[in-house]
Amino acid sequence: MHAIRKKLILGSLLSLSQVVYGQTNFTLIQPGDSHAQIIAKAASVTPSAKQLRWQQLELTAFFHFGINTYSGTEWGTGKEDPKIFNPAKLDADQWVRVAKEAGFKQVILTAKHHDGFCLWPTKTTKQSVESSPWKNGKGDVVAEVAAACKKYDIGFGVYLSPWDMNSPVYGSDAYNDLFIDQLTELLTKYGKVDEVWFDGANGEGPNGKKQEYDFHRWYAHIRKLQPQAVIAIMGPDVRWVGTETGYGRETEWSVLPADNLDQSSISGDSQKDINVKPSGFLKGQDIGSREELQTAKGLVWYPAETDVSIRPGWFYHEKEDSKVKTPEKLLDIYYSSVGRNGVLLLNIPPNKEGLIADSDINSLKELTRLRTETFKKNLAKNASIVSANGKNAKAMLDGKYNTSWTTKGSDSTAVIELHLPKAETFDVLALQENISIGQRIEKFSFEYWDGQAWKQAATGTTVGYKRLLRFEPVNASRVRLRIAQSRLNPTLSEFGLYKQIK
Ligand code: FUL
Repeated sequence: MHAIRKKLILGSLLSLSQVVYGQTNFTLIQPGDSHAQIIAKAASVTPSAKQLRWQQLELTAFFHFGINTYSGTEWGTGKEDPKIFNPAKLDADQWVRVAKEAGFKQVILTAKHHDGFCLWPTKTTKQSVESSPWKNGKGDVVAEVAAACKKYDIGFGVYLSPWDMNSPVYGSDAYNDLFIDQLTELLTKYGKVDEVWFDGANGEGPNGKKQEYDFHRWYAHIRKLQPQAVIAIMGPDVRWVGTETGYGRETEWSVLPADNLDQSSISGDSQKDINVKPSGFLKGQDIGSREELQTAKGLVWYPAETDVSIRPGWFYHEKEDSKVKTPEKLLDIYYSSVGRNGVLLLNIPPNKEGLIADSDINSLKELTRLRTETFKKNLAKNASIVSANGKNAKAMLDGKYNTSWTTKGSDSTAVIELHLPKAETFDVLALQENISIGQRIEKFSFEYWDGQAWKQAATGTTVGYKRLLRFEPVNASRVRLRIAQSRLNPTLSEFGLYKQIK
């Protein structure tokens, strides 16, 4: 019998406390499942190995680069002359070094944007670097970025726009074949690829050609060629957070209702991969609450990626040199993306010369100083945990994500009290749930003892992989975290207190 079906049938035969639905990144809701059963199932959905790896990157960088860099546009037309592409000083090593030094763990290159111009020499079209004067048509930007990623030991991803304004076969079945060929080239010629990014943007006009994208075929192809790669946005592994501002939701669930999951959407090989883009949720503020889950047909681990550009546009334009986001703005974005259970995908677009501009580098350097200095020292590190009503409390201070605290029995609430060796001043609380067990915490508050009474410093809802909360500086030696609501037993991998530096 199909292993998953067996597991589900087994699951429905077990009593709620025994049910082990976890270790898959999806589950189906059975007709007749009670509210408690649905919540228990939601609490037991876990990321796939590639989703967990991806989440732990925290910081990833986008390089938007292409014909738009030269035409001065954000969206091209597909009619550009490839001869305008000439990054005389192109240095992909510099791009990746800048990203690496700013703490980024992976980069994604726009191998082809909506205009159809390809940054690698391809058999599928002449609209590519091969027809440009750059290196006399012998250059390959994809190869140079992939090599730099290898050198600096960071992840490499490709953005390949489904919407293609240049391709003469766009709007016919032949385009799906051409797209497969483009994927094959990108996924076989450049070593390991860690993320494939399918943009949802599509400007097909009323008189333009309409294309039915054969996503299922494309997903299967990627799974075969690069099984470790996550497929993002118009893909099954990673979700667009829903805005390009850099700000995720205060309540950000990675487990969402999905109405289109059934046996046929689950990959036969590993039983771990969903091979459809989950659907059934909206872009609104509340997409994963208990109420939202009640009517779901299935539940899926579908975490948020928060993409934003360091500049007003996605591509480099000289006139925006003075509009590069400040380090303080970027730091606020960090707290509101990584600090809200997301992965930040920050776009740093190279200029016409093929270099990241000084203005962007300077902003990133100062961001890095602010971020790393603030998080250098966990002021709670040597605290004694005086109560935690649970198991393995020390794990939350050991700096290791893989070890975690949880409650005893079936307790879904807890009060964790810590005493620091001496009074400290802090204004950031950092929490991390052990998401390899599931995302569970729904409501918490953080308090300190002011000598006479407990005072509240911050409150929150979801934690997820990482939650960062800032508040007015507090000076105290006794603090406590109250977990007021959780789906099954809450876990904490890490607990940290920090003081922001200026
Ligand atoms: C959007 C695109 O239309 C923009 O040009 C950019 O690539 C951004 C990341 O996604 O949908």
